[in-house]
Amino acid sequence: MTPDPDRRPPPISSRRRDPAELFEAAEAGDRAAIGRLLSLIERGGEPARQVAALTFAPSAGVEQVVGITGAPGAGKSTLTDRIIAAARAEGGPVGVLAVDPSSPFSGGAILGDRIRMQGHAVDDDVFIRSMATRGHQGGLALAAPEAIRVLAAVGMRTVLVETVGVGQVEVEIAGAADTTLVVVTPGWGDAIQASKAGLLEVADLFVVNKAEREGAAETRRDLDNMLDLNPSMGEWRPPVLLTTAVSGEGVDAVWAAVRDHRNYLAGSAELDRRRERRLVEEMNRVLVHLLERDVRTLAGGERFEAVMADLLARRLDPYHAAARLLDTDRG
Ligand SMILES: Nc1nc2c(ncn2[C@@H]2O[C@H](COP(=O)(O)OP(=O)(O)OP(=O)(O)O)[C@@H](O)[C@H]2O)c(=O)[nH]1
Ligand SMILES: [Mg+2]
Repeated sequence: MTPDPDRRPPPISSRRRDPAELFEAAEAGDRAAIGRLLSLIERGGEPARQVAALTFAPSAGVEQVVGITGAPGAGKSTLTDRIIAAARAEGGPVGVLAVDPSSPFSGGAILGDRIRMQGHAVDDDVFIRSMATRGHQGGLALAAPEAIRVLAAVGMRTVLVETVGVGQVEVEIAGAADTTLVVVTPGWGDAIQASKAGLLEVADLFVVNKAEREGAAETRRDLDNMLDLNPSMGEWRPPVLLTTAVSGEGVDAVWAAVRDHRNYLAGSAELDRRRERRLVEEMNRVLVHLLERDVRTLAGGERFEAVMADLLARRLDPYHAAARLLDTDRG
């Protein structure tokens, strides 16, 4: 991503907004331009659509998108900071997206994350960005994959996506990565919670962080047992690894496992299959979003009122009423 300094273009004025211009500058390594592109995605609307179209073409550069999820405070950002270092040691630019569906803040700064990842603040080949919902109509579940593609298209070799929390949206976002890492902390409750939240299904790798604390070995054993009982397990058996992210202990093994998983995916053609599947899933989410929007526009309209009258008079049951509104009721 960092071009020859002599060829590096002058930074684009952050006020210039034409997506094509911004993309050109971003591809040449202009960090402000990358930030602007992500802001456009975050805000949604027509400019976001333009950015999405510009950055959609398959980017040869990106090797691996790694999702990092887990309960609040489990140490995801601290671990991400360590993983950035491991990825950078291997070479190639690293893009990091910290996604917080519950946060109204945006513009690139969830303060805690910034502080915990500031070890890389002077590295031009590390681009860290926090993301909140802002205007994007479909919310972060729709904006996040677009943001990931922006980072891939401008030359990131590794893209890390940290999601805060373990709700449905977070699991969806983390599960959209090539490799999903689930971070838990010592304690029986966390392992159970992880399984309840559907994390057992999306995890390619479990990390028991804060492993210097009591109960780490037991938590690892609990997870291993749950994984052994999981009938839907494919060829890849998610490893359960212990880390102490604050000291960096165990992080090299995590990074090695992340790369192992990547090699497994590439070797089995599973990487392409996953990327194809998540594109289709993404399109389905957009479709549902567009339908919801249409349904909202229907509400209050003449036809809507007529169907509503039939519904309330019990001439139409809710199923047929909805079908009539969608025009699929031919009866
Ligand atoms: N004892 C101990 N503390 C840790 C470890 N890793 C992280 N922490 C601490 O745990 C707290 C939360 O760490 P973060 O990295 O912000 O956790 P997070 O999962 O990103 O938190 P959210 O993004 O708010 O969900 C911080 O005070 C860290 O210093 C560890 O291995 N051991
Ligand atoms: Mg965090």
